[in-house]
Amino acid sequence: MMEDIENLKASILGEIQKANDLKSLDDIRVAVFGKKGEITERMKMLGQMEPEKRIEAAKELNLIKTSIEEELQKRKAVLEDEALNARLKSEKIDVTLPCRPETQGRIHPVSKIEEEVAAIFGELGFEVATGPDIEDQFHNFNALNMPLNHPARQMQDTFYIAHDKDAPFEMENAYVVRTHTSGMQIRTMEKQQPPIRIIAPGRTYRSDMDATHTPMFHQVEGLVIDKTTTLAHLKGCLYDFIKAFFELDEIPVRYRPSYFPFTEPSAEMDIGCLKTKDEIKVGAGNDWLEVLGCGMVHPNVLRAGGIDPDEYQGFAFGLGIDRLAMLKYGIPDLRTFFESDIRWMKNYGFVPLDFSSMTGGLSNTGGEAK
Ligand code: 2NL
Repeated sequence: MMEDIENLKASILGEIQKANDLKSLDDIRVAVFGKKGEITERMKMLGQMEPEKRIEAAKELNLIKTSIEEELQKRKAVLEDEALNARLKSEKIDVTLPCRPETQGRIHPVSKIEEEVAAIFGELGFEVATGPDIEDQFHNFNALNMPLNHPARQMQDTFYIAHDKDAPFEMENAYVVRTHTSGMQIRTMEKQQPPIRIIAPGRTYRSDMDATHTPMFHQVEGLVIDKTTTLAHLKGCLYDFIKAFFELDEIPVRYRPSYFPFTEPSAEMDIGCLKTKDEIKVGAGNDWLEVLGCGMVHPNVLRAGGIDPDEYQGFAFGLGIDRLAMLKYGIPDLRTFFESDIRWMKNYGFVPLDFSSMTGGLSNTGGEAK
């Protein structure tokens, strides 16, 4: 019996050493300790032995059992290590490779333009100010030199929202969905003394709907205030912006006098272009295209924002993002912007990993980006 069991132990340990993978190691475990396993069978036989012999045999069998278990454990650890190393070798990832923009989603052209505008003005020292779509009338109108009976207040086709949904509607206390992002500029003036250099991008709303107007649209407004900010700064800043935006070294520019309640003087900026039957080419040609409105901030607006107009002055501007997106990326119909059509997004959208920056490229940073 003793002899026999020593031989068994030697042969099992030999088998364990020869096992090359976890599966064959487990087969050995089952052949030894399973229901009909070699050690299990011998354990069962103990019951038929005479008591004196049984004690000895049981002791011996348990020692062998323990050493086989230890050996199985050790071999398992070695094989697991080998398996892991083999996987690590075959699944090696080169983390220095660039990401592959293979994602399903796309960035909407409006978001892309917002990103581009922020990248350009960011380089010029502007900060981005964002805030609520729902405004009170002070920030949307009064502070912008548009008192209650100002004609522009009727002109803007404003959506009004009840101040208290359970009380009768009161025009004076109603909120509005902002008709422009100017409210954010007022909020910035209220909490920060000059120098101020901000842009305020975001959604804006007016009750209007046709081929060139949607009730929700997007704007970026800009505001610069300091002690000696002049119209010359406005012109230089906006010229630098428009060249960067259209990624051209030169663009013909002209300013036409205009009117906005919140600026004096006010102007509209046109850029030179060539209009053909089905295309507008920016940067050259005999036609003009209006791209933005601008002017020197009205003293009443500075005062409403808590800034002394005898000490400070500045310029502001506003531009429509949706129209710029149509122009820059050749998208013909504004209404298609907000239909959430996945095919439209595949065609006009941008790869999420292509960030806009002045150094890395504004609208074309990677091989596959549009
Ligand atoms: C346009 C014209 C403009 C502004 C927006 C502004 C804001 C403050 C003070 C003064 Cl807080 N002005 N904004 C100024 C001039 C023009 O937008 O046609 N936008 C699409």
